[in-house]
Amino acid sequence: MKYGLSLLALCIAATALTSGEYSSAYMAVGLNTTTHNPKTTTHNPNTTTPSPNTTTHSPNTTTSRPKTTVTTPIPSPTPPTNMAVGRYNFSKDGKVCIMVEMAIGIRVNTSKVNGTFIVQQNKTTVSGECGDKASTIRIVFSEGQFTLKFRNNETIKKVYVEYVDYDLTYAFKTGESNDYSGKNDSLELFSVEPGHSYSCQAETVYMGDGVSLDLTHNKFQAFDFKNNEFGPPEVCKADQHDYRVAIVVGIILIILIVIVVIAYLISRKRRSDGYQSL
Ligand SMILES: *[C@@H]1O[C@H](CO)[C@@H](O)[C@H](O)[C@H]1NC(C)=O
Ligand SMILES: *[C@@H]1O[C@H](CO)[C@@H](O)[C@H](O)[C@H]1NC(C)=O
Ligand SMILES: *[C@@H]1O[C@H](CO)[C@@H](O)[C@H](O)[C@H]1NC(C)=O
Ligand SMILES: *[C@@H]1O[C@H](CO)[C@@H](O)[C@H](O)[C@H]1NC(C)=O
Ligand SMILES: *[C@@H]1O[C@H](CO)[C@@H](O)[C@H](O)[C@H]1NC(C)=O
Ligand SMILES: *[C@@H]1O[C@H](CO)[C@@H](O)[C@H](O)[C@H]1NC(C)=O
Ligand SMILES: *[C@@H]1O[C@H](CO)[C@@H](O)[C@H](O)[C@H]1NC(C)=O
Ligand SMILES: *[C@@H]1O[C@H](CO)[C@@H](O)[C@H](O)[C@H]1NC(C)=O
Ligand SMILES: *[C@@H]1O[C@H](CO)[C@@H](O)[C@H](O)[C@H]1NC(C)=O
Ligand SMILES: CC(=O)N[C@H]1CO[C@H](CO)[C@@H](O)[C@@H]1O
Repeated sequence: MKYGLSLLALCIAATALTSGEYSSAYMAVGLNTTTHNPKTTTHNPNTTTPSPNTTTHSPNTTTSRPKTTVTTPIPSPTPPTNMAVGRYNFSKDGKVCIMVEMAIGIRVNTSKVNGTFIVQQNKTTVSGECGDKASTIRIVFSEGQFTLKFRNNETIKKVYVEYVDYDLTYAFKTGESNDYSGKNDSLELFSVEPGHSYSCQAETVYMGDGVSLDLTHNKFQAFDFKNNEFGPPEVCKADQHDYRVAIVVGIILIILIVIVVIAYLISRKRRSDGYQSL
């Protein structure tokens, strides 16, 4: 019974320490945001593609031409690339109205395909619209496009993304090109005060049909730019969370250590009292 209290305290301390380790590991992941390298598992080009061997017979002319075999290019995945942050902005009359920094991955996870298409900035063109209440940026690449529409909601004094859509035509496996498209509207994503920028390490927007948009290393803003630069950043909840977890874990650990020390001192005192009484 004498040791009961100290044993209990030690047990609590041990579990606290292990959970501390766990959460610090979690924090390390959260802070570093090792963007899961979307290695698009390119299966061996083994899929027996219906080879288009339609040998066009040349008309029977006197000059017997060699048989020309018409081959259409087989769609195949591009070599895997890493998530790279792109910078996209849209301006009107020299005034920028949307500025976006992010790595964009279109992740497809269906029974037929698992893979991520990564948008490479240097293969894109940007278009859009600048307005007072709504502005749109459209990032176009040869395989498709990605659109974000920002709303300047004066009622609630917030700027947010209210609409997202994408189109993609891509062969995640050789010879199996597919069309994907989707939109998600009536959203209130990435909400900030007007004039502020939004910043987040990683966001995922589900687009339906097993397709998600992985938006990482985000920083963006629409409306109310000063000198065509980002305003004060508002960090997303997911990134703030880590701080709070660290503080709470720290406080709990300190309390537990104090309890353990007190318990130890009490048990020592009791023990020495016991010896004296003998
Ligand atoms: C494709 O792979 C399957 C299983 O790995 C194998 O059975 C088949 O023979 C392969 N086909 C070709 C054309 O290599
Ligand atoms: C296409 O070519 C394959 C082998 O190259 C042959 O086995 C098949 O009969 C051909 N199909 C037609 C329609 O010519
Ligand atoms: C073209 O030549 C092939 C054999 O080379 C023959 O079978 C066919 O009847 C010819 N067609 C015409 C329109 O002459
Ligand atoms: C974005 O805007 C900044 C500042 O206006 C400009 O320096 C930069 O070249 C622009 N980038 C693109 C990709 O338009
Ligand atoms: C695919 O989606 C399932 C749930 O539908 C999930 O468990 C799995 O982890 C996803 N796979 C990838 C590669 O994202
Ligand atoms: C993709 O992942 C999901 C869940 O992880 C799995 O059910 C599905 O079979 C996978 N598809 C392919 C083509 O690997
Ligand atoms: C595009 O950027 C990637 C890296 O982000 C680079 O490897 C590639 O060479 C660039 N391509 C062109 C055409 O600039
Ligand atoms: C502004 O936000 C309010 C509350 O979320 C919403 O009811 C209203 O429709 C929004 N206005 C616009 C123009 O989206
Ligand atoms: C739109 O996005 C929200 C939030 O990410 C998600 O809960 C919802 O399922 C999405 N809608 C569709 C149609 O994918
Ligand atoms: C442990 C780990 O993955 N560390 C990485 C954290 O992120 C930086 C750059 O973002 C990398 O250089 C480290 O390797």
